[in-house]
Amino acid sequence: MERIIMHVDLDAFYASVEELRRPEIRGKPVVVCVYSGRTEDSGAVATSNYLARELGIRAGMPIAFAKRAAKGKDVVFLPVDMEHYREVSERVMELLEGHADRFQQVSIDEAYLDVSDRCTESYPCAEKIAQEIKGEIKEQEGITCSIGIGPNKYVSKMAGKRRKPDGMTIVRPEEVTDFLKDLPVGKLHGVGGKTEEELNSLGIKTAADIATYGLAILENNFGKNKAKLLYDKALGIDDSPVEQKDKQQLSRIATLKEDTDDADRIYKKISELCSDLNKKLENKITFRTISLITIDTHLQTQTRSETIPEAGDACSVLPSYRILIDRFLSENPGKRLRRVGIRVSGLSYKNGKSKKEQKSLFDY
Ligand code: TTP
Ligand code: CA
Repeated sequence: MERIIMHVDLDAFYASVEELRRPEIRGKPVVVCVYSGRTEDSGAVATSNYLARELGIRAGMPIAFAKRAAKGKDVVFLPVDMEHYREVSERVMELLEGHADRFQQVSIDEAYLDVSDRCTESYPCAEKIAQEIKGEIKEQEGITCSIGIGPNKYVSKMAGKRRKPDGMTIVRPEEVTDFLKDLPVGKLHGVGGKTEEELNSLGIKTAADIATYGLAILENNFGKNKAKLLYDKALGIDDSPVEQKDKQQLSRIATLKEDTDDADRIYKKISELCSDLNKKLENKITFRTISLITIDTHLQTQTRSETIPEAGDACSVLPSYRILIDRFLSENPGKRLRRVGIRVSGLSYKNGKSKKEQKSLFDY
């Protein structure tokens, strides 16, 4: 059976999330930075929204360069808030997983979904799922994503890159070679700058050139393994499976009824979150570290963690959460919280079975 694979990638992820929670910056160029703290402007750009990209500001650029490009313009610079992005990411990934037969998260904002079983060779079916996913992410999180659909992971990734932001590109098996042929070799996912130079020096500029050159001649220049890799990339061949992996951590976050610095109210919310998390743990997953996540009224996130003896019941560690809450409040007098969350990590899956295997055993 031919597979159908989907690649989902959130658009300008950190910047989109910041725009969403700070209405006052919408419509402006936004640059999200990792400040190293050495001097005021030392560090690098983590990402920029599409308006800032029009000014030439991109991920990886030193902040000082970005500031120069932004000079005289109303550009917003913000520090990264990883805890918050992780929270959004986890919710999106959960949503995506529900639409897949097999699911593989590959970064904070990217995942592959194998929909072969539920769509049995029907691209219209996959397209419908992709539209649903776009709608659900927009409705639930207020952000957009770009989706590529194809017969394997590599082609779906390449397809997703074709239209961004908020794009969708479908490449059916019979369209793969045409889709790839005119692309410069440097644009093929996984071909680095050095390989691009080597290929160019041989007169190989596009995917079609690689295919024409042929495997035998490529082997002379690149060795057997790399030649095959390049050849497959030019023709869109990729047999690698969508690999379901166990999660490393689980969390739950919620908004408090009103902003507060009252330990009892915070504790009450935390105990609700523990009960909710237990539904996910199902007595099948144990953890060794707990974390309290706090988001204050200025949207500043803090995390406090504690290593504990192995536990499987999120509510059994409530006394430890109480200590973390009291510690947070005494160290941050006057700070009121808007949202609170819990995270468990250092996870072990009972019987050493992966989550997917457990699911299928349970189904039997
Ligand atoms: P990307 O998916 O590469 O970029 P993006 O989501 O910001 O933009 P695009 O619309 O092109 O997909 O990366 C996801 C997040 O990872 C990004 O929002 C910030 C972070 N990141 C870094 O911190 N440093 C980097 O160098 C890159 C490339 C990304
Ligand atoms: Ca992205």
